[in-house]
Amino acid sequence: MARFTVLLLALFSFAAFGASSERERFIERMVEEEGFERDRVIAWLEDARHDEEVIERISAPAEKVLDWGEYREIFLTPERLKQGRAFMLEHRETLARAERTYGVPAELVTAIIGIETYYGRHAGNDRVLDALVTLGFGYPPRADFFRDELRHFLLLAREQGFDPREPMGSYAGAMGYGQFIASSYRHYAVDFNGDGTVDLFDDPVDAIGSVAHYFHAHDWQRGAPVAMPLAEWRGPVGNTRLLCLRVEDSVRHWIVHGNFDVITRYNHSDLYAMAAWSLAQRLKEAP
Ligand SMILES: [Ca+2]
Repeated sequence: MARFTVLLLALFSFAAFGASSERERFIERMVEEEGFERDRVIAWLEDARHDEEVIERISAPAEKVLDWGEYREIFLTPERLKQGRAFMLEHRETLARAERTYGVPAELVTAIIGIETYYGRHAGNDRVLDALVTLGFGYPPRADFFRDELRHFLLLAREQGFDPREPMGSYAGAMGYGQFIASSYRHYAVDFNGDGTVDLFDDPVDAIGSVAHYFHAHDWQRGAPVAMPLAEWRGPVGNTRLLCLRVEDSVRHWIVHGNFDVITRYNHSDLYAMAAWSLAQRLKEAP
C-alpha cells in the first residue's frame, strides 16, 4: 500500500512539475550560482507537494472577482476595527517609532497587518515550499516569477537559518504578519527590535518596522494626501488620478494621490489599497 502511494505520488509529481528541464535548470542555478548542495535542493523539491488548490485560488483572487461593495464587506468589519484598535494600543510605542522613522502612519501599518493576517492571527495554512514549487513549476502564467520567489525563499532560509520545509504562509507563498513574499522579506524586512534576527513570523515589532520600511522604500511621502472622495476634493488635479469603484449598480469616485499608488505596490489592486486606506481612516477615528 505504502509503495503504491509512493508510486502514485511520484507519477503525480512528474506530471505536475511539468517540463523537467525547468526543474533541472532551477537545480543547476541553485548549485552553480547560489552555492547550494545539489542533493539538498533535489530533496527539497521532492519533498514539496503539488497542490491543485493553490492553482485554483491564485486564478481567482478576491481582487479580481469582487466589486468594491463586496470587497469592503470582507475587510471593513466592526470586529476587524475593534481588533485593530487593540493592536494599535498594544503596539503604540513601536508604531510611533515606525512612523517617526519611516513617515508611515501607525493606522496604515496596522490596517495592512489587519487586512493581511487579522493582526497576525491568520498568517496562512499552506506550506510555503509547497505553494512556491506548485506555482513555480505548475502555473505557466507566472511560473518564472514564482520560481524566482522559490530561489529567494531558499536563500532566505539559509540566511535566517530555518528549514525551508517548515514555514507556513499563503497560497502564494506570502509569510508572516505582513505577508511578505520571499524577495520582499530579503529586501525590505528590518530587525526593528534589534535582537539580531529579522523575524516576520512571530515578532510583531519586526513586522511593524518592516511594513513601514516597505512603504518608505516604495516612495511613501510623509504627510502627503492619499485619497479623498471626489465630491470633497477642492484642490488642483495635477499629480492625482480619478478612481472609480463599483458598488452594486452605482460607481463611487475618488481623487487618489501618489501615496495611494504606493499602497498598491503592496498588493497590485485599487480595491486592496482602498480597503487598507479606509480601514486606516476608521482606526484613526476615536472609538
Ligand atoms: Ca528582530
